[in-house]
Amino acid sequence: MTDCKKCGQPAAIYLTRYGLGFCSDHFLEFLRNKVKKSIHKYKLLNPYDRIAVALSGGKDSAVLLHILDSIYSEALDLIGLHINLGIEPSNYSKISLNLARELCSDLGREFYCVDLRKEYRISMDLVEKKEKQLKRSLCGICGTFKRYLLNKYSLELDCEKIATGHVLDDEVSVLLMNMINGNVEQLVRTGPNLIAKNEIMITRIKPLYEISELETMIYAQFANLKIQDVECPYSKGASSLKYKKLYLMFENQLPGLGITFLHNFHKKILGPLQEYYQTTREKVRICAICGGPTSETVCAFCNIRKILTRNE
Ligand code: Q46
Ligand code: ZN
Ligand code: ZN
Repeated sequence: MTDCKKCGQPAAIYLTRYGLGFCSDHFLEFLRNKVKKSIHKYKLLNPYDRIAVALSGGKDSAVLLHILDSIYSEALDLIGLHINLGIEPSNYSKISLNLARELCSDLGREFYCVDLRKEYRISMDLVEKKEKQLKRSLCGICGTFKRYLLNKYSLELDCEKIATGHVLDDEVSVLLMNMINGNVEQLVRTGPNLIAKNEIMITRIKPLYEISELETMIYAQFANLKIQDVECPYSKGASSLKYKKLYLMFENQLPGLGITFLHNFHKKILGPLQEYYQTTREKVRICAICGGPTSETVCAFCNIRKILTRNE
């Protein structure tokens, strides 16, 4: 039996990639230190920042808030920001909302929820009903909703930045997807620190950028975090999940491939790509309907909403 590297007690987990065993407490400490290193390396936070943490009710965002709260108990003003997507099957949205709210209350942090149905008379259930008219995947539309609302409400809540729970597996699989499909515009918008270019956009940070999904799963278990265990009823067939499976196949064959790919992309490819792309890049415009950021006359959120509320 392996012992914990730190205290010599029997290890609760053995991390093959590092050749290290940890008891549960020292695994939590190990992961917090890893996140802290990424935060310093990518200059993600400043003391006393007011940070909105995008909380879905799932494990990655719960782990993110828990870790930030543990590392920076007094030094950060953290707010849980949840989007109620209006997904009734399996009680998905109701359970997610309760879990996100409960976590904030346990940690004594402010909580804010944006309800798509109440605020905008739309929901993911409605998107599912009108999927054919929208001509886009459910998860694609859901992503547009989340990006739009997180940007808008974190600014309204006077936050300096929004932190999201994207982990290494998400980043690598999205990079793979965009490279395979030649989506250069999306490729230049990746990275752990997406700095806002104007006052209608907020800086987006990803403190779990170098943490794997397996590590957040273990952290959630050892820290006894209550998390959503029901799968989203609209996730079936999502292409992001297929690319994640593809990445995990590579990772199983070549352990460490994901982090190497991410580091090399960030260090050697992203800079020149951004430099080249910025010369042809369109300026951010203001949506004629809502005043939010867009590259067209009307933003994607307002366009989708128009279709969903037609003939109401
Ligand atoms: S909530 Fe939305 Fe996810 Fe459900 S519809 Fe897809 S994107 S799977 S993280
Ligand atoms: Zn220990
Ligand atoms: Zn708009």
